[in-house]
Amino acid sequence: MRLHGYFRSSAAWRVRIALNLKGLKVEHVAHHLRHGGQRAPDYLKLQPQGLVPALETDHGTVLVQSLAICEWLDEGWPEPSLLPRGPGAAERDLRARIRGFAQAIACDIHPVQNLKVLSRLRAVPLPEDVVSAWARDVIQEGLTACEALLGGEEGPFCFGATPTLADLCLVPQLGNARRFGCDLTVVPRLMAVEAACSPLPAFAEAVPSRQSDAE
Ligand SMILES: N[C@@H](CCC(=O)N[C@@H](CS)C(=O)NCC(=O)O)C(=O)O
Repeated sequence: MRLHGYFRSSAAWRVRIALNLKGLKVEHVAHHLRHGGQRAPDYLKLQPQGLVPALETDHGTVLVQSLAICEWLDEGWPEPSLLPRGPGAAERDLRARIRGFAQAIACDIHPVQNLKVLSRLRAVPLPEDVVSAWARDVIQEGLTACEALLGGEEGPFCFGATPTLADLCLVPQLGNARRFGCDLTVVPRLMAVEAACSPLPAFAEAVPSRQSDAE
């Protein structure tokens, strides 16, 4: 399999964690987002949105969207599971809560502070400090809501004793939060989740600084 990504992309980072948890080795193809690599004609043929990640599977399909890719991996390599299994009401509830938390990050925080959006704000033109403040506020507000979403949940991970799709989304988003100078002292539960995830090899090996295209 071949994963198209970029060391700093938090969406690709989610997939790297999932691959590591499943013990899967893939070829990594880096596209330099700041140099416009995601808009190269050859890449657009593969991923018409011009976004990373994309996963080329062994049977030649191209998968897009990090959450869809993580769930595809989870179906094909079920252990360790990224979502609780089983037909019972409790498992259904938990699956929906985990997906809800993951989507709060992937659909509502991340897209609004993404490079594409920030580039448009810069092109208005808005000064860099205004653009950065936009990103910081979006993340701060979103993570504060995420902290509340975990209010009644057992740790040490987002939803219990093992990492799930929720943790795969949270850890990279906290990386973005630091880049933009968010105040993380106000989200102690999220910090505790990160402290539980970080020592695990699957998470440690997925961090941007350990990728071959890291700068
Ligand atoms: N919803 C997509 C988001 C993908 C995405 O926004 N990727 C960013 C990097 S984290 C990207 O490729 N940005 C390029 C750009 O904004 O031009 C997913 O989860 O895969």
